[in-house]
Amino acid sequence: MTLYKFLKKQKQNQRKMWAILLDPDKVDLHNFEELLEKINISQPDLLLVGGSFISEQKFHKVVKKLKKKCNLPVVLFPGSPAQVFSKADAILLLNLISGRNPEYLIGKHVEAAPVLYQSGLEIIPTGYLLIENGRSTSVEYISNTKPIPRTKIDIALATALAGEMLGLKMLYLEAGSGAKKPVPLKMISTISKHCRLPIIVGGGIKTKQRMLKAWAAGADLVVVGTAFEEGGFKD
Ligand code: 1GP
Repeated sequence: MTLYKFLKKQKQNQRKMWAILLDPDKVDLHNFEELLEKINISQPDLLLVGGSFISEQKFHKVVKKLKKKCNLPVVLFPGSPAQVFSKADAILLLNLISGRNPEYLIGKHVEAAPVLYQSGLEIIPTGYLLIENGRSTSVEYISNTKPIPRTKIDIALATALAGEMLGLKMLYLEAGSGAKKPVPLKMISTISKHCRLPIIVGGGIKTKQRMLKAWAAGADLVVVGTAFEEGGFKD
């Protein structure tokens, strides 16, 4: 079964999921066993690897090691075409539909297409909506786009609907890594009420309580990065 079929099935059965986001820059290759143990204890449904700003060249090594030593699906969450790597299971082909920068709407995708075509990766076209969180984030700075204001639920909904109508397969509501405030629950519930696509929510989810609330609001998959890096949920 493809990963996308699995995600759809889980959604149909109302089985909520979560993913750990690993920033390869922060992975200590010398203490990899420790990381694997932490992942095993946490029991996520899948692993995301990538980020909007990766400076070191550890990316490939981290993906290879995860594939070798861990049974979870490894999904690329690319910040640039350089983060396409055939050894992973799948890739979220992000379309930054909350922004108005053509590079992140089509430019980078054209650059990446020849490599993606050859890669054998399962490609999941994903509408990526950056939501204002109270502080500026790497993705905002790097992509040179403005996030959707957190009070503008109608704009977020219209953007999500446009993404669905354009044929994207998933929606990712992103407050940004280390966000001060996560995506508002009202925004998640409104989008989930009107869109049929699986909904990913991430950025600033630091407690189990917040993950449960995001799920209850309609998120299908919650992404946790910083809290995992910092030793786990705060509750
Ligand atoms: C970022 O949504 C992810 O793309 C995770 O954010 O690091 O704040 O958990 P955090």
